[in-house]
Amino acid sequence: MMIAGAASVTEQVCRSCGGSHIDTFLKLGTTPLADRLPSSIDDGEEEPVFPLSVAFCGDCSLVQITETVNPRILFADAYPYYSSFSQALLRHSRDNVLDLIERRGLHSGSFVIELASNDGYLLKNYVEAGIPVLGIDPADGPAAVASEFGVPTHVAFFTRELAESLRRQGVRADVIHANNVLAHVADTNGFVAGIALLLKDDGVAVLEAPYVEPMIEHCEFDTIYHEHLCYFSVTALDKLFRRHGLYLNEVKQLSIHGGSIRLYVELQERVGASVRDLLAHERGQGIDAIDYYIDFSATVDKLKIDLSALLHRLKANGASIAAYGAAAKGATLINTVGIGRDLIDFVVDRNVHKQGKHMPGQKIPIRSTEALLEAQPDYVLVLAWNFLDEIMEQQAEYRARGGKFIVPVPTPRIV
Ligand code: DWN
Ligand code: ZN
Repeated sequence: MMIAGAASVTEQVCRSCGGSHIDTFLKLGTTPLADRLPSSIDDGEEEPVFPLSVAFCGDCSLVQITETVNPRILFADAYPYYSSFSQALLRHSRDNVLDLIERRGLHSGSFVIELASNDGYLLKNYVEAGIPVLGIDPADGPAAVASEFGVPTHVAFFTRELAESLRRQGVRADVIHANNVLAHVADTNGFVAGIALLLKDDGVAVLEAPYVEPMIEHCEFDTIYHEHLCYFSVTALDKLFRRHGLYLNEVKQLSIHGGSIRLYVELQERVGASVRDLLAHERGQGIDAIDYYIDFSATVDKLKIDLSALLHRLKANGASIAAYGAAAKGATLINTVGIGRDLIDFVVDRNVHKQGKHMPGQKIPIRSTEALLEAQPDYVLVLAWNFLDEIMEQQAEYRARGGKFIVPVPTPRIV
């Protein structure tokens, strides 16, 4: 666990169960922080780099990285991730909210909390429906945007202590959302204990997280970076929640972010077939044992070699190449494969907070998406491949003019 003030610590035991049977199965070397975007190519400031290795816990099955970077460094003032730049994500979140309002009969007397509420992309749907909400998020840039949407936001990291303090003030929720945040938290147990404290007796916590199975099966190794401390299976989650008197009662598989799971967690135990089936599936696949993960490193190495060879071949044939999406996962991809300014001229991104900055490590400039039609590169490497459909649709004109996309995972291909 984090030592206050240290830039990072190397974990010796499992972040969930505290067990010491931790086997490292993938080493990605040292990489810069995926969401720390340098302002210029040569600002004289050395970028901090940290080891990036992934391990399996033989005691509780949790897949996790072994280095914990201080959250104050990871999610510093200029944290550039704003959820609202993807239409697909906005639709996905709205559908989730409308479904919960109906299923749980939520109304103006209900109360909804979101942990890591970012720019209010999800809670604004409750506000529209007249249901009171509270967002909690440590990044003040996105939180300021949330306030513009009418989403009251408490700017702080969510911890057990914050939950205790809110509970003392009488705060309890009918629904607690926590999307793509559990994996980001250094004190995994404190975060889950905090959820248990803030749920009403009949409340539900609805969490989303990338699912470890598609990450392994589709070689989505680029989703590994220092912000993502854990890569969850249902097996590992079930144990984590039970430790805090919570029950994973329902689970849904989702396509978002390359394959995610949505978890419905309650204080009462009523485990449904969806959970029993996935637990059985994971046992059948061996997801709860180290052997399942052993070949991953070789698969990742092959992808890295194939992608590098493809880009070098295209470049040698005189092609120009840009990239789409200054995504955090893009930082892992370009830094572990070694894709620099010799191969990629620029990266485009709709997020205005990223434009004008540079990709971590390789310092490739980030421009607005209009740059694609202005420069009309021959190829565009899709770093945000999880939004491929949305991007292809939006870039119909670039493609009509002969532009082609390179999709890096599960195996590099041109579309
Ligand atoms: O867990 C996390 C996930 C959920 O989001 C965070 N730690 C950080 C972030 O990871 P990411 O940066 O890899 O996420 P995205 O959402 O896959 O990044 C997509 C990037 O592409 C964003 O910078 C937005 C951009 N984008 C765009 O320019 N045009 C996205 C779409 C859909 C588009 O049409
Ligand atoms: Zn463990």
